[in-house]
Amino acid sequence: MHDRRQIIRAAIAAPLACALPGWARAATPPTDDVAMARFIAGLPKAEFHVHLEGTLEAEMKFALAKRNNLSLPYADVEAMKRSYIYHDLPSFLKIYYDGMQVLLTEQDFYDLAYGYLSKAASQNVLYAEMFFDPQEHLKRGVPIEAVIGGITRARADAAKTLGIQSQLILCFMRDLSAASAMEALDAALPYKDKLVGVGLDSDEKGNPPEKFAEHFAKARAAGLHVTMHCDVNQENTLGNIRTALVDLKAERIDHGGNIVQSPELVALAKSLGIPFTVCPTFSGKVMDDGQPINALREMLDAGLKVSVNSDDPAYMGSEYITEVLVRAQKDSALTPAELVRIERNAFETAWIPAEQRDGYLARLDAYAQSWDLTA
Ligand code: ES4
Ligand code: ZN
Repeated sequence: MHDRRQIIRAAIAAPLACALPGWARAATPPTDDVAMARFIAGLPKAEFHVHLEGTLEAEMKFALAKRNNLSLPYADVEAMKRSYIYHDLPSFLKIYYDGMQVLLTEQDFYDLAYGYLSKAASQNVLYAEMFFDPQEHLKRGVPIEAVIGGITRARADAAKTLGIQSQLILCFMRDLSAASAMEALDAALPYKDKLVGVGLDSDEKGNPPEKFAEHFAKARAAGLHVTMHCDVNQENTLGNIRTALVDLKAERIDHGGNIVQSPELVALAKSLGIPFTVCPTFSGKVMDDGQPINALREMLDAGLKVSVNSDDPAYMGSEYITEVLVRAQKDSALTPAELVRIERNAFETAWIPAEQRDGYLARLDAYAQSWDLTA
């Protein structure tokens, strides 16, 4: 007899449902785990909250270390993966920044980005906006042209070969100095046509959004979009969400789950039409009076525009967007209609031209209808 998890894994890996002829397609919405996994695998998706350096799988880390004549303090891939133990944002970030030290050349950044894009395309991600952390690379003496150049070349090849479209968001590392972030912005601005926006990541403690007001203003003046992390359960977490929305005029919030603790901020975000990129693997639980609450469920129920994203999959059990959605469906009791709504939110809030958006929404509608769901 087959193990149930094995059947679900097989359903995820099976040919995409939308590629099947009409007669072979499911005509009714998914009702069991296997059909649900197949439905999620075939769902046309967009992803906006994925750190490229967080997609650096242990296998690739070893390959790049070898190519760059670097030694790693682990005997093998398994030992490296066993070291990925963290309990909060700072302990996670330490592992994440250590890991990216092997990225040195244009080809390294190409391989990293192409690796993510091919994985995403295989999971029916049609469009991705990807974060990168240039300051950490500039610190090691890697020129910005190698970082942006390698990623841009991978984006073009992936679009041509795999059909996946993507754009790039430069993140300021909020725990480094404001001057360091400005240097990175100034270094990147000559390549602004390769970027769609700027973001803010790394350790939020003691590094509120207003530390970067000038940077965001400058980026906006250069025509870039603006998003920022408001990680869950941070010091002054609601104050930081308010500052991001009101003072820094963020167009999007990455995570931001604690907003459900403030009806006033929920109303503000809804009136501004702000999208939230939720990553259930990392920021799924908001602590409310010492009790965990399910951020995704509460945000959906509050009527916020949420998308679901994988964040740093290489450090989170190598679960990419399909696996993240399969888990989220169970943890948050998502209905098929809610899953479609999540992807509709994503395509509706992507930083893309109207024509491209309409094409994605038409594909999503057709997929929903093929499962007998009204889109
Ligand atoms: C991050 Cl989850 C998260 N939060 C803040 N900064 C980050 N960098 C990479 N992943
Ligand atoms: Zn993140």
